[in-house]
Amino acid sequence: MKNIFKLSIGFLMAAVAFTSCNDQKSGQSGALRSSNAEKVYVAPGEHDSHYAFISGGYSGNLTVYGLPSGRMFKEIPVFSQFPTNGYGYSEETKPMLETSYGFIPWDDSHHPDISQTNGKLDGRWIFINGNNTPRIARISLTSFETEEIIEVPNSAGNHSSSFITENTEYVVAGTRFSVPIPQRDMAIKEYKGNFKGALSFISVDPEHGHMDIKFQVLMPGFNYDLSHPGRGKSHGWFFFTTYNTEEANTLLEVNASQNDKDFIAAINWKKIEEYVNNGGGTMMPANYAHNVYDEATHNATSTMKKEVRVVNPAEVPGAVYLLPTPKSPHGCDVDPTGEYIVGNGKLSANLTVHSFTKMLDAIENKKFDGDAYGIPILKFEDVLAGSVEQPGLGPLHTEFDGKGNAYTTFFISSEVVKWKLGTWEVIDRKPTYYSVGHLTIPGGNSREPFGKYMFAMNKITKDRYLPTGPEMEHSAQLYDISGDKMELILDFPTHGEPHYAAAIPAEIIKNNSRKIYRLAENQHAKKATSDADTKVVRDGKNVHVYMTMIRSHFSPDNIEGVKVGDKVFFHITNLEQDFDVPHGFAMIGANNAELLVTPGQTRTLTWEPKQVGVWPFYCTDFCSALHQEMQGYVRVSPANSNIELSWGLGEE
Ligand code: K7E
Ligand code: CUA
Repeated sequence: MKNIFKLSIGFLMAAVAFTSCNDQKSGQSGALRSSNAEKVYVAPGEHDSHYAFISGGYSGNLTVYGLPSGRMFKEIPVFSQFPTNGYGYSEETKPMLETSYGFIPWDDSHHPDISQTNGKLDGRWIFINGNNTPRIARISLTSFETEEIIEVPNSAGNHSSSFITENTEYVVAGTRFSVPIPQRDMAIKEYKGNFKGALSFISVDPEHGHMDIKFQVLMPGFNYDLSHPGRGKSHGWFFFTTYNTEEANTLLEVNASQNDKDFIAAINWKKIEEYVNNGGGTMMPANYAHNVYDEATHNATSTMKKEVRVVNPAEVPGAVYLLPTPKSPHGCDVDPTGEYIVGNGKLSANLTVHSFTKMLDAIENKKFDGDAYGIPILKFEDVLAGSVEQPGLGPLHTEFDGKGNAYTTFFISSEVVKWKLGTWEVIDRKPTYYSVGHLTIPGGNSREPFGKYMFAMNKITKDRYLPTGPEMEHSAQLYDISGDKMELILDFPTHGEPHYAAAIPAEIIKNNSRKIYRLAENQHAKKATSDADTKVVRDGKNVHVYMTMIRSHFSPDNIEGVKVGDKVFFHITNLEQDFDVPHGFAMIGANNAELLVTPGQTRTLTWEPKQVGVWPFYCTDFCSALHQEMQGYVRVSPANSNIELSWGLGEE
């Protein structure tokens, strides 16, 4: 144990040494050939060739960028309230953030993944995980809005998520922390043998994308760090890296670094699916939220689900195996052919690559090396395809270019290393500035990557941009990988902490992008689709305002008869039917947010007037030459006043 401790200290020293070495080099590293500028230059008015969807990390959201320009186009709110457009504040969107723990206004999102058909990106949806309060979200790549969030019970630190099988049959979520299942009051030191790790297979309806937890596999109490689906020949399997196979519950940096090898867990989900379809597994009481946004009613609903199907690996012999993998592997990456499974052992000198064919062969010939809680362990030598010798320090993640090459990030030595599948030789290495986490190649998690660009997402920015106080936005770096050598062509800032990103050629989605919501199709119960529909209705202390907005007025714009102690609901429909003409709504003293209402949409803001007076509201989005004229007043009278409700527009 002492030795291990020394070892990790040694590692830390190496980390420090490498970082400072990079610091010194950074002055020269900025020198790029000027022809590189052309590679990232997207002339004014022209479009980027790729979209990149970059996880917002601790912002809980997802950002949309263009490649190669590195321009940020949008932030899509997912797990976090977003005052910019009222997501999570408006009555219509608040249910999206309901959970079994109540309303949770934030999360930590890590891994976006785009839906696939036949192993190719189809650009219909993008999924992303909420890591802290375990959830998976589905975002439409037509509307760029979050359409669905499902909570994942029996899970904690939903990190080996959210990855898609090659026909989007499942979006898969694995727990990082093992926990008592079901949750109960017990001594933490009884962890070993008692805590379990749930791997959740969430089915995706092929037409509408609706998610449902099909089953959870209850695995031993390891930490499940990352995962990727098999594809092509290995379609039907799913692979998860594990660490802390020691099942330690304290000082993990030492106690979870004891074993020479941890595991990659290989799950034959087709086999378990068949078992479940025949009634296998056990329905277990649970409590988790399923939140769905309906584009027709412009409303989200939240439903609590009360049970989940769990499967013990022992019930389905031949469905789960463990592949020994050195040492505390982080990324678990499968190449485009589905043959190679890369285990990025954080503390390992070499990079380990397993062979799917050899794995099947070892299973068939029952070449086992004992078991863990009844799950057969395969022999390391029998499944090993090869290893990349001493490629760098601290490997985290690997992506593929579809031309037989792999690209691995090394956190400690702060570089991306390109190596060849099959021969395992290192072809190229390029420094990153600094301390790289994930990297992305468009189509990276698919059978057909688009191997032109690769970008690295770095944890430390330091001197790369003008300083902005103690905290800097993280930096991404774009490389041209079309030649033999990687070429750094651009630095660009990201938002929050981008763990992973998914990227896709723009032509797959840009022509499907929604431009407006049709007013004629608006089924919101409190919509007003013309001036004739506008009204103000009192229901006890609740006052409902059915309002419209169009360039350049609100209707009604003057309201009287509201009293202190009332709760005012502004139900506002944007009557515009033109692309990119939202209007905003801001009410003085509103203690939630403003609204940004897109054309044809209805949104509701709640306002509780506390003081007598005449209080203005206005449009927050400069929408026309007469935007500044887009305003109105609410008269608020004392609680005991008998002023009748009245409203109007254009009345002197
Ligand atoms: Cu490596 Cu959450 Cu995928 Cu960050 S994780 S780097
Ligand atoms: Cu509407 Cu400004």
